[in-house]
Formats: sequence, structure tokens, C-alpha cells
Amino acid sequence: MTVMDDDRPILAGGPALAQERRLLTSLPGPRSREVLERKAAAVAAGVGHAVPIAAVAAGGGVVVDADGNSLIDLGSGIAVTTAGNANPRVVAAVTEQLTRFTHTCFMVSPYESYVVVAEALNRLTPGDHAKRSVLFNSGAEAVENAVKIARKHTGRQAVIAFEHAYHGRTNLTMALTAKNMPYKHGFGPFAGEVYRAPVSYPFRDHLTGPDAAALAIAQIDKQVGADNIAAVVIEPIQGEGGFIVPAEGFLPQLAAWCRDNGIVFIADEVQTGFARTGRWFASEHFGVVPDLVVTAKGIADGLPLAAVTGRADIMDSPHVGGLGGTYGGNPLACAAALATIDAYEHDGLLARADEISTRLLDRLRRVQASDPRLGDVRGRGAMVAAEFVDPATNAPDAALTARVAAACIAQGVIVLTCGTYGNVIRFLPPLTIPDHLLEEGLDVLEAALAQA
Ligand code: PLZ
Repeated sequence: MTVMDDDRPILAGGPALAQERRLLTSLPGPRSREVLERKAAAVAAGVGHAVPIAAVAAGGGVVVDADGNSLIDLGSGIAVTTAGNANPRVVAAVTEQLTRFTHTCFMVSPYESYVVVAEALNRLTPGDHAKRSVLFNSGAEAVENAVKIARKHTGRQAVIAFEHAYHGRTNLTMALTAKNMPYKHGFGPFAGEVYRAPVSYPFRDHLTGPDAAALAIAQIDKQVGADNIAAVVIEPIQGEGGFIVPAEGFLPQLAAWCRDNGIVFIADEVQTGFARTGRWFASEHFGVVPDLVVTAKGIADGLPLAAVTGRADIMDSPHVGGLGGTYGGNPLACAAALATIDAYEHDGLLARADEISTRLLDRLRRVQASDPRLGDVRGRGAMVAAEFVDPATNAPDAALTARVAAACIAQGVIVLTCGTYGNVIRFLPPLTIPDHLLEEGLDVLEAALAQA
């Protein structure tokens, strides 16, 4: 059972947290400020932070800081705590595992929970073909390995990524990622044999899905040549790039072209996967069955876990010993994943993502009707975004976006921005957020926009 209505108790880990926005101090309060000052002195300057607090607890739809402030969580730690922070199922499963063993290294002494996670991934990802899975620690590591597997399988080297893509911060995934600042600037040279193609961005390119696909395919064919391409890597809905939902028909046409040309179609579902969009995987919204699916984030409620799942013949092409890593599929992370998957399967969370979708989209579209600075409202499930523009020119308005986001955060509502042009506010609430907090968060946003 999921618990979302105001009059029912809230699923929140540990001691149940009051589901309220509560500001006892301005942000940061004194205790958070002290931690942040020590952060500045002890932690590398390159690690920024969006919300100026020191978190001490989180659950349901709130994050609580060291000064007792309770913030409405519309970010889920970037789409990770989809099943609710410290979900009780996860707390119980990880606690139990912790008392048995913390690590053996799956490549040394395998254990069952890794196998059960692989079985679950093989069952839940799109398509009923034979599948295999392999587990890693982070989204970027999993994307790298998906490319390794595709190269081994095809004997080809080139990889296609798209405009506005985000795939991580490691060397190969920086190369796949489109945006220079802050992800790549000064960090080159980047991995070779990565080529960028145009994506479908209906709000800006005004193209149908098939037309956008034809444009991308023509460019790839001319500049790279299908026979040289190991893999096409794409986020079914682009995340960091701006929650860009491709036009209908774009992904199926691209996937069909990959199939016809022996190219491995890799869906990066790191941000979109695991109930986030109201389906297990966003590929399902578009009727595509990827060859390989990359997952992370929502898979394990915040414990570090990621995976590559896909067609058995492709996945089995690397030689024995060719895939692995010390921590990949750590037993605590696997216990967390199995409990998180239980929560999605048994607590009505996919349906809850659709309810949240309706609330977010309806509300934002009402605001948009009277405020043309809100150029576009889009998304699926609990992955929704508002793109801010100068109404006269449709040009991205990053300054307005930053002001609105800062005002929301100052008033105790955690929102995240994204977008190549920095002009998108994205909404990624945990699916355990109660309706009254979602509405209150949007009240704060609406007021902040009116004042900005
Ligand atoms: N693929 C689609 O969204 C991570 C990045 C935040 P890791 N997105 C959040 C930041 O600024 O570092 C992401 C993603 C998609 C891959 C990744 C990478 O996942 O677990 O952060 O490596």
C-alpha cells in the first residue's frame, strides 16, 4: 500500500518525519552554515551544491536540515529516491544484509542477491527476448560498459550520442555528454570515436518525430557511416539536457535504423528508469525495445548501484573476465535494489507517478496560460519540466530560471534546474510525497515566478 493522502500515515524511513514545510531559520541556518564553511575548507572546490543546507534526515516528501528546517523535496537527490528516502523496505533489507556480510566481491565469491537483481532486471526491462545483466556502481560506469559490450559485439568503434545528451563525468561519458560547462571544461582530451547527432526537441525544432529522425540518420550516415558504428546511445527523455521529450516516432525510427544496420541501440535510462515516468522504463512510452538498457539512480533508493541489461547474445560477447569491478553489485546495494523493486511492484508507485504527473502538468499549464515566460511544460510521470523563455523571442531565459529556483529554495522548496541553456526547472519528487506538499511546493513556485 502506498500512503500519500493527507489523512494517512506517510511511508518515511526511521522515525516518521512530519510532512510539512517548516522554516525555523533563513537558509543556511547557523548549524548548516558551520558545516558548509567546513565543506569549503575540506572538500574540493569543484564539488558544488544546489541547496545551502546540511541534511540530517529525509523521507516521504521532505528533507530536514541540521537547524530543524524541513524542506519540500521536488528533486529526490536527482531522481534517485523515487521510492521515498530511507524507504522502510530498504532500511529493513539493508540492515539485515549488513549483519550477514558487507562484501565478498562478486568476481571472487558470488552471492544470490546479485543474481536475483539480474533476474529482476531481465524480467522488468522492455522486451521478452533472452537477456543478461551486469551490475556496476554508477550510471557513468554502466554507460561505459554498455559501450564496451557493443564494441566487442559489433567489432566496430564509432559511437553516436546526441545534442543535449548527458551520460556522465568519466572520460568516455564526458565525450558522450554534450554540454561543456560545467561537465567538460578543461578536462580533455576526450575519448575518440564519439560523434554527435541532432535530437528531436519539438519545442525548438518544430519537427515531427520521423522528420527529426530522418535528419539525424542522414547526418550520421554522411559523417560516420553506418558500417562503422557500434552503438547509438540515447536517453529516451533527455535529463540534464532539459527534460526533452522527443516527438512521437523519433525513437522507433532511430531504433529501426539501428536494427537494419547492425548497430546496438542503447537506452540510457539512468534518470528515466524505475517508475520515474509512470512506467518501469521510459522506452515503453515510445514503443521502443532497446538492445541494451542502462539503469542506476532509482534502482536502489540511493545505495550506489547501476546496471546494463540487454540481449543475451550481445551481453555475452565479452570474454570471461572482460567485465567486472571490485564493488559492482555490492551486497548492500543489491539488498536495497530488491527492496526498492518490491516497493515499486507492491506499493502502487507506478500509478502514483501518473497521479503526480497530472497534478504537476495541470498546475504548470494553468500558470503557463497566464504567463508567457513559461514557454513549454513537458514530461512524463514524475519527471516534469518548465522551460523559461523571453516571450518576445523565445530565447532561453537562464537568469529568470536561476532567480525562480533560488527563491523557491530560500523558501524551503528544493527544485533543480537543468537544460543546455540553463533555462529549465525540473520536478522530480519522490513518489511518496503527499499531495499537500506537492501543491504547496507549486504555490511557492508560482509566487516566486510572479515576483521574479
Ligand atoms: N546518464 C541520463 O542522468 C546522472 C548527474 C549530476 P552517475 N545525472 C545526474 C551531476 O551533475 O553529476 C546521469 C544521467 C544519465 C548517466 C548519468 C550518470 O550517472 O551515477 O552520476 O554516474
